[in-house]
This record gives sequence, structure tokens and C-alpha cells, in this order.
Amino acid sequence: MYTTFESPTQRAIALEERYGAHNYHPLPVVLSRGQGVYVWDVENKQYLDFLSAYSAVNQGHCHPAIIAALTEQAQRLTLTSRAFYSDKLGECEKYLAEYFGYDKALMMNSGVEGGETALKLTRKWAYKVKGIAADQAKTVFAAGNFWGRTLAAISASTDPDSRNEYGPFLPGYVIIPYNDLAALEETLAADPTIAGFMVEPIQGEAGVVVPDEGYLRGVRDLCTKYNVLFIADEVQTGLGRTGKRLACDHEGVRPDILVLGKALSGGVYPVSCVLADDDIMLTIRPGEHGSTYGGNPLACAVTMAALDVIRQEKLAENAERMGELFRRRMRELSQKSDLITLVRGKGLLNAIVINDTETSNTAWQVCLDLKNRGLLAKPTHGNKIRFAPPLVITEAQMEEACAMIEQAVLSK
Ligand code: IF1
Repeated sequence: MYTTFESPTQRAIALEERYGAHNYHPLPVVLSRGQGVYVWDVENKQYLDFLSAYSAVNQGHCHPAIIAALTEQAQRLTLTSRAFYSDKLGECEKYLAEYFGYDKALMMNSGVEGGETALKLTRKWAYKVKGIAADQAKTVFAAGNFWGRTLAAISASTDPDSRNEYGPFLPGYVIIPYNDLAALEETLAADPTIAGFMVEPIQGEAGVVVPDEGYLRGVRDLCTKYNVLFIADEVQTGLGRTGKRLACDHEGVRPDILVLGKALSGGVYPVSCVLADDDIMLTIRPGEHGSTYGGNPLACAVTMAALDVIRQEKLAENAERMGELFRRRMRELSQKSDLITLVRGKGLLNAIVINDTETSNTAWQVCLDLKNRGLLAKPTHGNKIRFAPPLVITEAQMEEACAMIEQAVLSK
């Protein structure tokens, strides 16, 4: 049982330890409130959130316009299933199709369901349009990819933590190096049964790996040349995060299938979607794919409000400016401390690489120190710390955050 003198923090952690699966290793902070770039713990201590729930809270915590849309719709109609039409789905599909420039949208719930939907569309297209022999279609992925935790997603993973002891895996996958156009061309030219190449414009979980300028343009051209679908997983990089509407917009490329999630709903409700033109989207016929909650009225109301916020508050533009400031301050810091070996990112998706082995926990120690100073960030893959605040961050808040990071790094 629990003793009475425990703090609220200790109690919350103990409850999760006792009654919850141990599938995460959270930073020892218990959050209870969020607004904009700030979150507060159960002891009412304030933090700058520099993770944004892995880029799901681009609009800031509990954005009033999104919460208003949620609460208004929640009192009207939340779920009909797709057995019936609703007055919100078509409006939302139109909004998405016009905002991103595709014929149609297919709405799901989690980001990985978006990836699975893209993979299923690619296979349908392979057999019904490209004419690949039944059950022979292959999809190419880049080493270091992360697109979720389902068996289809981890079948593509090269990260032992994501895939070990979960076999057997899905067949029909080809893995090539990331940011390597020669490897992509060689693979596509050699195998006519390849139907798609799914890739993140910037690899988030791998530690914010930014490919060379021109990589996405090269992917686009090679997929066109070899009649292979270019599937962009923008679940983490999309929706203003990298300083543009989509990360693909930095190179002006248009994927054949676009996967969105996370900030599509501003951290308020799980929503993902896949966008494609009719020749791809209509390969799935009625009854061939779906989800109980996919495209529900509540999700649609929240999504339209969340996308309005991104445009009306010019969050991509702010991310561009604040990201430049952040990387400049971090590069200056790296000149003063040999703890930082690299600063990389685009917009407000950034990471610093800590100068230690993948096993030692210096990055973790820096994050614990940052927590004590009032900033929340988390290491990814051992020695990289991802910094991804909500895109609503102001210059003053960014300056405050950089000062905390500088103090934490210089104190090591
Ligand atoms: C966790 C990070 C991990 C994603 C991309 C699809 C999905 C994700 C590019 C799936 C999800 C989340 C999952 C979460 C932590 C976080 C994450 F990269 F963002 F940091 F794990 F790698 N495509 N990323 O990043 O979306 O099904 O989760 O809605 O699983 O621990 P989801």
C-alpha cells in the first residue's frame, strides 16, 4: 500500500510502477497541467516543454481554439462509425485535400495506422495499377526509420529495441541506407516488383537525421522514373515543425502518398490521415479497409481547428525563425563545451549530439539537470537530445530555454 507522507510525485510514479506496463522509462516528472509552451507538475513547478509530445503539440498545450472545437463537438456527436455518413467527415476531407493538394484523404487514428494505410494502398496499387504479380509487391524503407510500433512497422525497423524478440516479421520489405540516392536507384532499377519507398524527410527517432539538400528531390525523381510510389512519412516532420507546411516543401517535392498524424489534432485527440490522388486512393474499395474511430466527427472538428491554428498563427514561419535562433545559440555553445559534438535540425525539430558513447548516460544526466532548471527534454538513442518545443514559442521563451541549456551543458 502507499504511505501517506509520499509526495504527489512519488505517489504517481509508484502507481504507474505497480499497476502499469513498464514499456517506457519516463523522466521522473509528473505533469498535471499544460498551456502553450508550459507544463506544470503535481508540485506546481513550471517547465518549458521541449518535447511537445514528440511533435504532437505543435500548437501549444490546450490551445483554446482547439479545446473549444473539441468541447463543442463533444456535446453534439462524437462517433457514428463509417457505417453512416456524418456532417463533419466530408468537410474535413475537403479541408485536408485542399490544404495539402491531393484528390482525397483517408482518416485514421494513430500515426502508425496512417503508415499501415499507406502500405496497404501501395500494395493495392501495385497489383491493380502497376500490375505486379499477386503477393509479390515490395516496399523499400530506409535504415534508421521509425513509423510506429505495430508488427508491420517494426518489420521495417533496424533498431534492436523496436524489433528484437517480436519475430517473425512481415515479408516484402527492402531496407536501404538513408540519404543514399545511389542505393535507392540501384534497388529500384534491379527489382520491378518494388511498389513504394516510404521515408521520413528527416528521421526523428534516429536522432533528427537531416538528409543532404536535394535528397528528397532525388527520391521524387527516382520514384517517378521507376514507377514507384514515394510515400512521405510526415507524422513528425509535418504541420509546420520543420519551418514549412511540410518538410517536403523545403525541396518543393510532392509525395504520391502523404502520411500525417500527431499535430494534426494539436495533441488533443488521436488523428492521422493519408492523402493521395484518385489513381492510388480508389484502389481500396468499400469494405477493404477502415477503423471504428477513423474520421469520427470529434476527430474532424478537432483537426480542422488544429490546422486553422497552424495557418492563422503562422506557426511554420515562427518555427523557422525560432529554429534559426536555437541552432545559432547551440552552435555558439558547442564552441565553449566539448560536450556537444553536433547541432542539427530544421525549424523546431532539432537535436544536439552529446560527446559520449551510446551507452553512457551523459545525455540523460543533462536532461535531469534541465528538468531541475525548468526545461523538459528527453534523449533519443543514447547520446542525442531532441529539442522540439511547441511552434508557438516566443523569442523571449526561446532565449530563456537556451540559457537553461547552456547552464546545464557548461555545468557538466
Ligand atoms: C513511441 C519519436 C518514436 C513517428 C513517425 C509514425 C509514428 C511516429 C515519424 C507513429 C511516432 C512517436 C511514438 C512514440 C515516441 C515517438 C517517437 F520519433 F517521435 F520520437 F518513438 F520514435 N511516424 N513517434 O515519429 O505514430 O502511432 O505513435 O501515433 O512509440 O514511443 P503513432
